[in-house]
Amino acid sequence: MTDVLTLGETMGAFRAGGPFRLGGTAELTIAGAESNVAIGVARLGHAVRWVGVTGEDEIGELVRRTLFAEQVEVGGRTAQAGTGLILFEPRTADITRVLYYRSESAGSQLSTEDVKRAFDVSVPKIVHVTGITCALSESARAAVTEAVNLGREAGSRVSLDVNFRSKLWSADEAARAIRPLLTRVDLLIASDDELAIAGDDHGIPEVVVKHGADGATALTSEGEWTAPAHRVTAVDTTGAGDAFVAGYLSGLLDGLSPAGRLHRGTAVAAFAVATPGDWQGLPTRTDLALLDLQSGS
Ligand code: CKP
Ligand code: MG
Repeated sequence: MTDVLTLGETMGAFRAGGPFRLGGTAELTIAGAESNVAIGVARLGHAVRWVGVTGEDEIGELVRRTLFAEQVEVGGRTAQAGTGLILFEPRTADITRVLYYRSESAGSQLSTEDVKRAFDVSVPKIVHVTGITCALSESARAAVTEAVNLGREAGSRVSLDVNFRSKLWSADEAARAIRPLLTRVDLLIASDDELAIAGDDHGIPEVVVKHGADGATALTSEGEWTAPAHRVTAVDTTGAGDAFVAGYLSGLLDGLSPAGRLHRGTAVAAFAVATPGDWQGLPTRTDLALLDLQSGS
């Protein structure tokens, strides 16, 4: 049984205390938008499968081992190319400079076959994809299309986060790749500045717009809801979007109302921004209850 299937590239991540040009120490961990979502959903007790390609190297082992430890089922395969790397250079709580070393990486070799194998294992309730994977390579983009199509045929709910990355492609390229998928998407997630990439009039049943520190809005056929962000001291906002998605998808799986889904999304995001790192601070159910106690809801 799989609640959420997601696919993408997860990299080795170095996080420095300041500018990399000064040298010094950096912490080694992993990062990737889709695996952030996978970890978040798994910590809330759902069954998650992540599909990706890693290199036959130590960083690839780190990726697979970390996801395994987080109780994410790891699909995909290894390939004879290096596992991608990402360098995080924190400048302020809100600004983290990102440097990628991911071109021609193992992760960019993701293919339709990897996705087909995942569906052979089990049909997920939700398929979650992001624009980042579409930007990696032709074969990775085809893999995303395959996931959307197979999910649609199998009756899974298909979720797409625009996740625009200007270091990977232009807004025009992103729009050309993402818009054709949107007629088969049940849930579109975008930040305010990504809405133009998605365009409109796709007839998507559920659209969620993230407003950063101002919370998020859900638009469904039943109406429109907005939830404020929880007030916490932000130390690192990278991964906040993915954390929100993890909470929102968890709410969907639990049959929560749109307002309840938004509430869970903003609560999970609050934990993410209060802790350094993309995924380390993601909450369990017990942690979530603490936040509700504190806010009195
Ligand atoms: O939109 P978010 O800040 O939640 O995403 C952060 C992730 O996948 C981060 O883990 C990084 O590896 C990336 O987005 C990326 O490829 O930029
Ligand atoms: Mg994002």
